[in-house]
Amino acid sequence: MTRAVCPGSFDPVTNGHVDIFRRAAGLFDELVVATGTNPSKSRMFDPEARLEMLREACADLPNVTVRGFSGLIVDFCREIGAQAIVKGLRGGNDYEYELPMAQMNSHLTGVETVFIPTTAALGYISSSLVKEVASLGGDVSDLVPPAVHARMMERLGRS
Ligand code: COD
Repeated sequence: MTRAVCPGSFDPVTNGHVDIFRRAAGLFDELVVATGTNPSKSRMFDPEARLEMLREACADLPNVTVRGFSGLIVDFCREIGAQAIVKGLRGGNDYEYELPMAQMNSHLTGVETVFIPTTAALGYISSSLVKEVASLGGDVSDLVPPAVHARMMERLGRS
């Protein structure tokens, strides 16, 4: 039985993230999507709202579950018996950011990181840009799941 964790802030989850979940779910028996907090990023949604949006976005993926975590990702992996961490890579910047984390996590507990390259048409999508564009009145309806879009519009007072 292979179990992997796909961690992120997911503030909010985008179509780029969901594409990675779908493809990773095809590689492992079980995928746990885990939302944590990245202190270096500004937050739009609280952890409970992020969990709810992730559960809605993953509802059609039978071997995917959604959890919150705090502390080290390697400790969460050990707690749930996951052998691998899955990360999506959009380009060189992601690689530069993710490589030392993958090496550190391997050093700490031996957990391996599996990188999945973004689908080309989704590679420009980031939670940060989606939030910025939406907050300035731009249309992000085709960049996030419909339920996420509805929540963003509500949060921005445009529902
Ligand atoms: N296509 C493909 N992949 C994408 C896309 C896209 N369009 N958009 C984002 N991704 C990938 C990112 O590259 C990343 O791999 C993943 O999706 C999640 O992205 P974000 O932006 O939601 O999440 P981050 O990068 O803010 O999450 C950071 C974590 C919370 C995972 C990280 O800080 C962490 O592991 N924290 C726990 C503390 C810890 O263990 N620290 C020590 C690490 S060595």
